[in-house]
Amino acid sequence: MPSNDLLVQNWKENVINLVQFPRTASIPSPSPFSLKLETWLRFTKLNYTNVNNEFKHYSKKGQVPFIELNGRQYADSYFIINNLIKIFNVSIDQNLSTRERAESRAINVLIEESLFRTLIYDRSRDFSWLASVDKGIGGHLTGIKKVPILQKFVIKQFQSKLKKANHIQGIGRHSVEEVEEIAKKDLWSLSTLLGEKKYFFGDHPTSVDATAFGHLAQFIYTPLNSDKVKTFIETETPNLVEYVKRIKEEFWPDWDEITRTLALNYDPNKKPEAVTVTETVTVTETVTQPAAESTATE
Ligand SMILES: N[C@@H](CCC(=O)N[C@@H](CS)C(=O)NCC(=O)O)C(=O)O
Repeated sequence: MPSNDLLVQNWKENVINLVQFPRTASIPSPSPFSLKLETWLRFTKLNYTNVNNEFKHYSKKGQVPFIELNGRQYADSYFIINNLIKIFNVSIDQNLSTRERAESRAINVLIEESLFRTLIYDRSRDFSWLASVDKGIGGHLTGIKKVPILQKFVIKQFQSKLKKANHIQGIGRHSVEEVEEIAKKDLWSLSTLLGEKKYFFGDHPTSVDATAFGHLAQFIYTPLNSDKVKTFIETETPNLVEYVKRIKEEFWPDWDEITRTLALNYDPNKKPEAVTVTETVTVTETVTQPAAESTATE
């Protein structure tokens, strides 16, 4: 249903407006689901442009990423992808057999319902890198006092809300060691399922590779409190590290420029656009409801 309630009022036909958090200095998005969706759009070469949510614009479901397309909002990466496949007749998963589709679903759930939780658990322990200039969104902020204020109050509040969400979901009741054990088992499973293959289902990326990249890149390129998990990935699952590097090189050739300039829509021929993180306080109000973090269901 077309809506007047759109963030982008002057939309162009068939251009996907992808609304997501501002860039960080270590990864194009600290949200695994936004990185998944943007990677998927790059796999499929659909025409999209990024829109800054400024930590205050969320979907009708209360989350990012969401898209606006031809006057309509679509929320949740799972439903967005399914809708885009239908709307643009995207063939990315077309060659998967029935069994592969079932495996793809199982891998997706392993990542989004288990591995993702271990990441959120880790970030609930200490997420201060998000405010920093060298790794996080600090470079967007103006004024020397903004980064310490963000770190001291907003991030702390953010962590405590994540803790609450983790407690309700259940993972928050486990010890650090127990959650590390879960993360390692998930990573080992993914590594075993990937094996020597280029992508999970052969030589071409399918949708599940976007999910895997969006999440695994967080473990590889952003700071983790758990050194044990970082070391495990590097030493025990080197095929996952190579896989992520390969996707990064092929589909994110602008990664270094994006993380250096923090440009949402990086264009080598243009000066980076100004990106603002204005209402820092809204970070606590909007990013942190203890609602289910992942709501996709079949
Ligand atoms: N199932 C959703 C999950 C999206 C999600 O968890 N987004 C997080 C950022 S990574 C968010 O917006 N959290 C804010 C909130 O839930 O209040 C999807 O696939 O898009």
